[in-house]
Amino acid sequence: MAILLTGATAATMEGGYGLIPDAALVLEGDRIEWIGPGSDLPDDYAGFPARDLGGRLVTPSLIDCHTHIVFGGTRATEFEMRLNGASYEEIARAGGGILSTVKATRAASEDDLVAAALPRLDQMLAEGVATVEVKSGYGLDAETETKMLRAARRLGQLRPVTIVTTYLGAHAVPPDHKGRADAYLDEVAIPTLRLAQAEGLIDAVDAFCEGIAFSPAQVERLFTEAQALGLRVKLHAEQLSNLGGAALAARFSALSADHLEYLDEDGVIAMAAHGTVAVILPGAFYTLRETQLPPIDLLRRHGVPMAVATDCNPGTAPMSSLTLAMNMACTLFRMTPEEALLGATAHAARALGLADRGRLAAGLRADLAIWDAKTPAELSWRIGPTPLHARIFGGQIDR
Ligand code: DI6
Ligand code: FE
Repeated sequence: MAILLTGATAATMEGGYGLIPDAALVLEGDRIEWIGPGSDLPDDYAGFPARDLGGRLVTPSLIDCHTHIVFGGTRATEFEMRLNGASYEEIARAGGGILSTVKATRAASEDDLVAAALPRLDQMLAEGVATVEVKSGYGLDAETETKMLRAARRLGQLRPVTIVTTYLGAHAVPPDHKGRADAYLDEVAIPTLRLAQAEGLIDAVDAFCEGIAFSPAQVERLFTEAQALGLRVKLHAEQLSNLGGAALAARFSALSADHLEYLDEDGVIAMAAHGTVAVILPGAFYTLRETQLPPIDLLRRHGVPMAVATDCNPGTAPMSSLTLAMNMACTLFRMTPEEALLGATAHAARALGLADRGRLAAGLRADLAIWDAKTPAELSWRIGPTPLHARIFGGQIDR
């Protein structure tokens, strides 16, 4: 099955937007066979079944590289508590927050979790997303953590999307181990990591490095185990305070360090040295009404690639719109629309360790988004429905 697309405004995302006006693309099987100016199209492809895009913008499919879309229940009550004066940390210390979602997730069946996640996933797909990272972390016991990961894997069978799973067993300390984070790691989080890896349920390992969660020393123990199992790591770091988590993650050659509002220049330098991607999550910043801005300028200056993701979760980012996250990255953090789109394509792919997507180039996966838009800045500019015209997943047109 080959498809020829002509009359495209292609944003290849090679070194910036990498725009090719009046581009042609040849898709064969699940790969991009050829891309370039239409006037350079080799004769061999000229007879392929063609579709004229009339100047529409074509980008790589978007990639949401940091989500928690599998969870039970909601957190609207806590949202209301915060508006009545309680802080996120106070709620967490009182057993709410992440732990209230843990209760609801433990009570849900695998089918319930899949059913609850599908509408969130479907919104993402409707906005041109084709690769979604999904974390566990609302189970905090072996049974529920693996249930979440199985639910995540099933999402990838139910929809035209690549699901990348991340084990986040060190997300919070559960009530049964209150005040005993090290014992929780030894008795639950690390054994569950081994179990989930043996079942083929995980692609990477994450943790929450924070005063209300796990210390750098504890994260280091978990990462050492992950490394021994041959798994890449990433870290929720410097979200609420600076514990040096990003530098620690970088020392383990982490794929990414995420959030980073309280990151300092030493952390930025460590990330640059190890090729660790900075995942910028403006939805959590917005929801928590955080005032400390992530050091975008330092990240730029040191050449750290920045990804942008939704962080879709019931507590700090109840949103599943990646284009809204791009808009927020621009408006709240002064990232440029070009940086935001790189952040949802090429740099997001890097944050997941996926070399076969995120850009438009021969040999890469034919995951494409075709937009009713003329310029790439439109994708970050609009607040509201995303102008997706068509979506191609692995060479198949699916909407
Ligand atoms: N940081 C976050 O923003 C989410 N997890 C994390 O470690 C919040 C998760 C939640 O509140 O449910
Ligand atoms: Fe998160």
